[in-house]
Amino acid sequence: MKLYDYETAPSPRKVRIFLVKKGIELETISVNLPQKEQFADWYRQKNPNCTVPSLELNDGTVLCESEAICHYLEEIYPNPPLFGRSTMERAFVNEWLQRIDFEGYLPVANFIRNCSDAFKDRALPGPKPVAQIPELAERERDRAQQFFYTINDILESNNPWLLGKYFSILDIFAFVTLEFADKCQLQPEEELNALEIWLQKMRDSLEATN
Ligand SMILES: N[C@@H](CCC(=O)N[C@@H](CS)C(=O)NCC(=O)O)C(=O)O
Repeated sequence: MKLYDYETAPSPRKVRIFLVKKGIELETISVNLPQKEQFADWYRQKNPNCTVPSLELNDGTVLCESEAICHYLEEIYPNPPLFGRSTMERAFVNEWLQRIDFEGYLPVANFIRNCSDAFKDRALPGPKPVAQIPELAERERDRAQQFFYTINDILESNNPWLLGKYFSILDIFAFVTLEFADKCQLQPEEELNALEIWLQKMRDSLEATN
C-alpha cells in the first residue's frame, strides 16, 4: 500500500495521525501541491479529483477520501479500535465524523479558500477552476466560531476524549480541523476551558507518539 500525501495539508494529516495511533508504517509519496503536482497526469490517473490524501492498494485500487481510507485501515488493522467499541459508540463516531466535517472542516476550508489570494480561482479543490465568493468567507468564519463552542460543549460531558473513555478518530479529525483553523487565523473569541485542556492533551499525546 502507498499513501499519497502532502506534509502541510490538513486532510492527509488526519490519515498520518491515524496511522501513528494504529502503529502502521506505510510507504508515503509526497504530491507537491504548491507546484500543482496534483494535476500531473501520473497522479490524475490515480485520483481524478486531484486531491490528497489517496491510498493505493496493492491491487491498484485507489481510495481518495481521508475518512474512507481510515475506515479501510480500521478493518485491516482492527487494534486499537478507533471507530468505537460498541454499536452505540460506532453510531456516535459516524454521526460526529459528519458533523466535524460539515460544521468544522468545510467552514474553515471554505473560509480560507474564498478569501486568500493563494486560492484565487481555487475556491474548491478539484480539477476545474472555481471562482472565490468573498461573502461566503464571512459566513464561514461565523460557522467556524460556532464549531469551537460545539466541540467545547461535547467535551464538557465527554472526557477525556470526544467519545468519552477511549481515544478515537473523532479526536484526530477534530484536532486537525482546529489546528487548520488556527493556521487560518481562526481562533475561539473567548476562552473555552474544556477545549483548551483537550487541545493540550492532544498535543502531548502526539508528541509522545512521534
Ligand atoms: N474530503 C477530502 C478533502 C481532500 C482535500 O481537499 N485535500 C486538499 C488538501 S487538504 C487538496 O488536495 N487540495 C488540492 C487543491 O487544492 O488543488 C478528504 O477528506 O480527503
